[in-house]
Amino acid sequence: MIRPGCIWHPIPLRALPALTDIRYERTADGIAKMTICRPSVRNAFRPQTLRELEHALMHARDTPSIRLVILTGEGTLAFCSGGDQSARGHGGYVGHDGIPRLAVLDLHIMMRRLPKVVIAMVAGYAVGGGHILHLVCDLTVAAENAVFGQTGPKVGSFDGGYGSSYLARIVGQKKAREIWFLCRQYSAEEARAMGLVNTVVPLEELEVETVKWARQVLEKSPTAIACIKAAMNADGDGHAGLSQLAGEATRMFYQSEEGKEGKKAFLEKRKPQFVPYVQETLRPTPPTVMTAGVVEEETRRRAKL
Ligand code: S0N
Repeated sequence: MIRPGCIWHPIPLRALPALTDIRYERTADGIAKMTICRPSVRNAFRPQTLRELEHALMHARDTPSIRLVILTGEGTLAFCSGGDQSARGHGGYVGHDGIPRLAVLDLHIMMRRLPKVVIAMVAGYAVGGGHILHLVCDLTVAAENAVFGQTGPKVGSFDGGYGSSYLARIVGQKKAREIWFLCRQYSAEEARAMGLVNTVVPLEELEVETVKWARQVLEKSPTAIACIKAAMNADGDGHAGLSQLAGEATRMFYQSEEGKEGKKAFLEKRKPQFVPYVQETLRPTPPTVMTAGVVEEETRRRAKL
């Protein structure tokens, strides 16, 4: 049994009044929890599950009083077993609209773009696409019974996105290839040793410990957290990642008097007055070996030889 870490209150979603595949809850102090509730299939996701998670993530993004998200699976047997193989059709996973999609890839991007920390709380299996879901989270707290691994090459699928390149950045190329080519399963302790999870705790303490981690994050500056998450993602996300990081900078600039002067002047049909905002800029540290004095001294020393 997993001991509750705090009191959870259901969050209604206006866009999706009835949630069938996930539970969406929050604490009074700003932690949201999204639980995949399909334990009979080890919390495998189908298109409806992904749709509900997407709406919950949008809600978490747009709700200032939500500061952090915990992603988990119902029960103790599985965090998530990946794509629901019974929903797999020709060219993707098929939902109510009959259109085959690989929608989990969009969910990965939404999770990385959320300017708030996402913690995976893992009990039991995190395999296949479920393993990638925890991988994409910012932090992972695993129970001692957690099991990690990729299954794609066994069931005829693969994730060449974050599931490959980001995995390799975390565990190294050789280990990532082993994980994919051999489809082995790894214990929580093995995953921790590989840098795949942050901590391993007794199953009973999983939620208590995860909430403890979450509350330590909540004590920190939300802007610093959002910027550091964007900066770390920018390294792997190219222009899209830089755009996210720059978006955080723009948000702060909009809040400044200098930024507001530009808009005000435009609306008042006058020239903007930016002079009061001229400020110190970052200056590079002078490279010591290249200073004129050092070069001269080196030239003299060589001339003597
Ligand atoms: C999780 C495993 C290891 C659990 O084993 P255990 O405890 O022995 O239980 P089982 O008896 O095997 O399972 C219990 C019941 O649950 C059903 N079930 C389990 N997993 C799934 C699943 N993924 N889909 C559908 N049903 C599942 C079992 O069938 C069983 O049902 P009953 O009781 O009726 O017999 C073990 O179950 C296991 O290995 N599961 C399969 C893991 C797997 O291979 N997952 C799929 C991997 N592929 C993906 O995830 C695709 C990823 C993806 O979505 C994607 C990738 C790249 C680009 C796009 C996409 C995209 O789709 O968007």
